[in-house]
Amino acid sequence: MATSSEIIEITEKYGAHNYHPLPVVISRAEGVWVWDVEGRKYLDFLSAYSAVNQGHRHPRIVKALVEQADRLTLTSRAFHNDQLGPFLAKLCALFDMQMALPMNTGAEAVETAIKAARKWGYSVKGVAADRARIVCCEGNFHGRTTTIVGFSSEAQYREGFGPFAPGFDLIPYGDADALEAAIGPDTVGFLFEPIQGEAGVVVPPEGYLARARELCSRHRVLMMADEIQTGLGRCGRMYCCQHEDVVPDVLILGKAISGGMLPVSAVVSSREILGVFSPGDHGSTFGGNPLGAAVACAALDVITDEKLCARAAELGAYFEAELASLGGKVELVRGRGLLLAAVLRESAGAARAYCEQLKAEGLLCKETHDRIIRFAPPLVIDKPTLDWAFERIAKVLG
Ligand code: IF1
Repeated sequence: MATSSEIIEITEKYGAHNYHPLPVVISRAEGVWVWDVEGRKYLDFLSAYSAVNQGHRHPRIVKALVEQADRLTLTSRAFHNDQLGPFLAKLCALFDMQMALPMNTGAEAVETAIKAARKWGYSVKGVAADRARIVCCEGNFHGRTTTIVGFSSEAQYREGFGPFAPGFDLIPYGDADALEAAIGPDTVGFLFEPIQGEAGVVVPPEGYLARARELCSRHRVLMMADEIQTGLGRCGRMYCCQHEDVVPDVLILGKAISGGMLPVSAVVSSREILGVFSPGDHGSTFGGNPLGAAVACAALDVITDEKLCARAAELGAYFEAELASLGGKVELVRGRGLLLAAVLRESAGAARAYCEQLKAEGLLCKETHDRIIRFAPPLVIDKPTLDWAFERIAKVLG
């Protein structure tokens, strides 16, 4: 059997170098634990960027996957399949919305929301053709398509990939006055993350989401929450906007909607908004496939039945308090539920070195930007395991 370094070598030789992973090669996982090819065991403290909130290989989700794979995997949307309708109904019930549109990756769901907002702007709000504008926030991360990176404020995500699609206005994150100033007669949508993950788990000031809701309603602008990372229990609620009792017009979901089994994403919204799509307007070969739909149904049931939202809220508060007591190299801790980050002191140096030390201690974490380490274990983690992790984090960062 090949060693980790042999596998890394072949991956680097034949794979494009668009990533710089920690040097660990995972070949097996269960729950909150993963094993490398040499059999070393690690605690997963990233959860595939919140895609495995339910834990790795959750038995109920694996069962749904295997049973559905044995029956029907793909029909395309040229025909109906028997899994899609029940999945969409479950999504709408869970999020108290009227309609949903399934896609595969998060970026595709964001693109879908952009198309919905523009078409709604022209056909419902009455914006003149090709004039629609969407307000986005500095520090945003919504995916990697050319349209989406076109409104990124991160130079690396843009450089070398232009020209970009017009129609987006960038404002500072967390600043409701800036949102009000940016809204004009042609504004059709406000696209935002309730907590900015990639920016370093940036939590907006208290009241921001509620104020944004009020502004969007007053100016007839669609409030579009990218909850791909923050939704589905991660932040201690089914979706993060619920912390401020805010109901957006458009909810964008992905990642944990399939419990880490398959790329499944969705835009969940109202009949008025998703009703703008007519046959032929939009689609995807794999979007809405029965395998993904069956898996997503099971993955959503696990979040509900295992009360993962309450679990993330409770364990998150506990762990955040533990982290906040650390001091040492940690300047501050922020986040919500089990989406937490430690911002390191400038004197501590780059976060990457600490992620490598944590890996040596049996904990897999990922830095974001230079000085921030994200902590996001699967939501099925328990207190003793969190304490185990904290001991190791304290040893490295304390
Ligand atoms: C990478 C980050 C996380 C997302 C939000 C849409 C998408 C994502 C809020 C797109 C994806 C991922 C993608 C992955 C790394 C990762 C990430 F650090 F880059 F920002 F999670 F924090 N909206 N986030 O977080 O979803 O198309 O990937 O399914 O691009 O390297 P996707």
